[in-house]
Amino acid sequence: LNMESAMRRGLERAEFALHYQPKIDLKSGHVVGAEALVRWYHPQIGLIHPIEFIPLAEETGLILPLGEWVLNEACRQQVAWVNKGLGAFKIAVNMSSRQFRQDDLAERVANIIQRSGVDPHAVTLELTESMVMQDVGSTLMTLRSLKNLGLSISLDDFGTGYSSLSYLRRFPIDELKIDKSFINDIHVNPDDAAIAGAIIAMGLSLGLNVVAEGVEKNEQASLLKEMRCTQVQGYYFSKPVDATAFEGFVLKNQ
Ligand code: G
Ligand code: G
Ligand code: NA
Ligand code: MN
Repeated sequence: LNMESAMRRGLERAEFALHYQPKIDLKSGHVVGAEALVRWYHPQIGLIHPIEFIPLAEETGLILPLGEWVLNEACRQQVAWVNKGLGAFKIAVNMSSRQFRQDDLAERVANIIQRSGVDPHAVTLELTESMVMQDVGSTLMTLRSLKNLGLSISLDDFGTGYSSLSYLRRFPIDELKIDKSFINDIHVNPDDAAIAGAIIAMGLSLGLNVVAEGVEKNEQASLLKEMRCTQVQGYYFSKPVDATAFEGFVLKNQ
């Protein structure tokens, strides 16, 4: 089986779907965001997770049409939720390096935003820390053009790359997502707690929204609340689920 041609066919045959994982405000307990995570329902193989196809999609360039489909579908879903009276939360979409480095990225994103009719202020792009730290000059220009569209920018997997702290100040970003490797043992390992606490304090003092990902236990959530972390995301609250299940979660937590 050739995965590349299978993926190409999958795009044509609408075999991809988005799951959504809630981002929850620690103070109110309300759902304030939905991270879209792509899934592939292969007719023979069944559910395929992104770790199995995103790397190949990046290598082959298929991440470009796939990424456009993901952004479009996420925006469409956000509009549908707003129309149902459910949309008081932002939709977050992951972007890979190859997408981020397209010369005409802002134009492409602007087109998708416009066609879907989504409020750009309700859309967050999640970029990994290591991605934005390559070629910071070009990063700065791209981030500015995306911010001009009204989008929010989140630095994903924060703490695992090599951020120059001066760029954190210079980049027009809105959010830090503390990588789950720091959250796993936060309730038992004082070093991890110290690192998470320092990231939260730094993020807050820069006026950023700080999200902890990979929260699986109540103890982790309480500690993060004490540390004034703004949002949490993880299996303790909800796994990534399909749009219908996500709606149910939102209604239950209003
Ligand atoms: O749920 P999880 O298995 O969804 O996701 C695994 C990895 O795949 C994560 O690193 C996530 O950021 C990445 N990923 C999920 N959906 C997308 C997507 O739509 N685009 C990109 N570029 N990465 C994605
Ligand atoms: O790289 P990125 O942060 O975008 O990917 C998020 C990945 O983490 C997805 O695969 C998602 O399914 C997974 N994830 C989300 N919440 C949890 C959690 O609480 N525990 C673990 N182990 N993984 C999680
Ligand atoms: Na992400
Ligand atoms: Mn992450």
